[in-house]
Amino acid sequence: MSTLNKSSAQLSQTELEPSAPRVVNLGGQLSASGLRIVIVASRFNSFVVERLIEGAVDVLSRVGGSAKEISIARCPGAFEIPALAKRFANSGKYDAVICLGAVIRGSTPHFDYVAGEAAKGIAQVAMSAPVPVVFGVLTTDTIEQAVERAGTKAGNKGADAAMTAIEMVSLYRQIEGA
Ligand code: INI
Repeated sequence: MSTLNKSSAQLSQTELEPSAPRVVNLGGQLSASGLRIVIVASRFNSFVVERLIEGAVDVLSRVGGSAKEISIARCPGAFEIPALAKRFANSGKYDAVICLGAVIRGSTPHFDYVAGEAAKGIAQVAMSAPVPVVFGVLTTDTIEQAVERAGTKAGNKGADAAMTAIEMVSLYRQIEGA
């Protein structure tokens, strides 16, 4: 009997939904167990950046056990982060790179250059790197806004960046079939 002559009760699931896609959900797991993580952090505005580092290390130490190894590399300012992150990402020694910094607007256009280059540079590194490279650089108009995002009113962007790194490692591994 052709499909056209069958009542809907006689039709099989495949005939009812001939083009139903198979849905495969790829979701990142939140476990840092065994991961080798490097944090690339700038020293400029260190009173804020050190809080971001603390937030990231706290998450890495608590989520799913402990990370195998957490390295912290400090560079002068956010402008230097992308070049350093690129070398770590391509070294084969780390499963993820977390970039942390704080660019706070002053009275000159300097902020725009530093913030722009840091964001663009990290994005470029992330696109070509074999491991996740995460953007955890604050770009704020005021010191208060930066402090709020470094473990006070508005959470801790370092902790958020660490969660992102863990999830992205898991997603990359699923894609690579590891
Ligand atoms: N670097 C920062 O990380 N944050 C800033 O707010 C900042 N401002 O405002 O000047 C800053 N400047 C330094 C810059 O990142 C470089 O280290 C410097 O220009 C040398 O290349």
